Amino acid sequence: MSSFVPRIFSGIQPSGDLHLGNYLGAIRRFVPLQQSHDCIYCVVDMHAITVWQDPADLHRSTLELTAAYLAAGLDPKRSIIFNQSQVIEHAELAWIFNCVARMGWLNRMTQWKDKAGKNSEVQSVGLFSYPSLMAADILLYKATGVPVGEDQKQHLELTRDIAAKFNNDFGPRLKELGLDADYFPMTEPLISGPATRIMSLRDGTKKMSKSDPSDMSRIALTDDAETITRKIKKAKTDAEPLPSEVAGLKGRPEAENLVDIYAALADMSKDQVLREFGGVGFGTFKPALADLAVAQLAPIADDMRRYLADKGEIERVLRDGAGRARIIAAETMREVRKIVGFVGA
Ligand code: AQP
Repeated sequence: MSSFVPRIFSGIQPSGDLHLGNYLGAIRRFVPLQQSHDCIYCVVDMHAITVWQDPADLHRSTLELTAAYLAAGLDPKRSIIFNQSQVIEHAELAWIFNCVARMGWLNRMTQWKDKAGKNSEVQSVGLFSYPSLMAADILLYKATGVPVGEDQKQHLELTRDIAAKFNNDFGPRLKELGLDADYFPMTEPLISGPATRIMSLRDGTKKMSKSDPSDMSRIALTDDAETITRKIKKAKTDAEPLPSEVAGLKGRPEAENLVDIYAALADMSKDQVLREFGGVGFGTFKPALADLAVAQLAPIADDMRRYLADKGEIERVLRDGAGRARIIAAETMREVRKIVGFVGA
């Protein structure tokens, strides 16, 4: 029986325009968890600066992402909502985890390989050690579950490796201090349901991403109805009509992605979507998808604009959340400093 409070932590980087993948793969799934768990939702601004961010853009994106959290239904009274840099313990624990994690572990991360490509020599040290900071975000609050998209699964596995090595390396010390041998939990990734991996509208083999240079590759949460419709109309597809069964989507990544998006937005299974649209061409399916996307996203964009009209209120939400997060984080760090053996702890 675990002694940990069931607690959710998740975060998104304020590193550009939020897109449909962030919404369906993460934000929308955060909302119902508020009913059953202690939830902490973070705007991970320290992660964002692992690649260059213009300071004014970072500031704007932080407020916009917070507005998106609120517009999507996160309740700052029920959940802790804050930006990472206001709770400095994240950086402190990340440093300790940098000393626990091994170079080989970080070198194997596919996100590092994808982002650094052949130019790893010129990337920031922060980009390389990104997963240590992510482990610190999660374990500072001893979170037991992290709702994320499929792309983050490997980072969650690394978080468990760091937790296990810390618990093991400091096992005798934990005993000496009368602390649990499982000091950090083995956090579970919560990856389920449709749309855990939304793909680019221009290339069905690449994930939809904020950093894709093509604006046409993603639907931004703030896109207006006309832009959403245009992007879906221009989305890459093949010439075949939709199949009647999921098996028929094999080898058709762009078609599968659009069906996946429809299913997620309509709360249907892919089978149900294909029962309705099997045999239909994209000339009919795309307008239906565009109508659905506009109907679902327009109220969120409207609410985001409403929240952004009062930036002082957004800053107040983040300050209040940071104050509540700091109480939990400070308690963990008081123990961790003692466990490590720092004088003065
Ligand atoms: N395409 C996607 N499909 C489903 N889920 C996705 N997520 C991101 N892209 C997709 C989920 O969104 C959450 C926050 O991601 P992030 O902003 O912290 O980092 P990311 O995964 O690197 O997102 P981007 O958009 O691809 O940003 P850039 O281009 O800056 O790297 C995570 O839960 C992620 O799984």
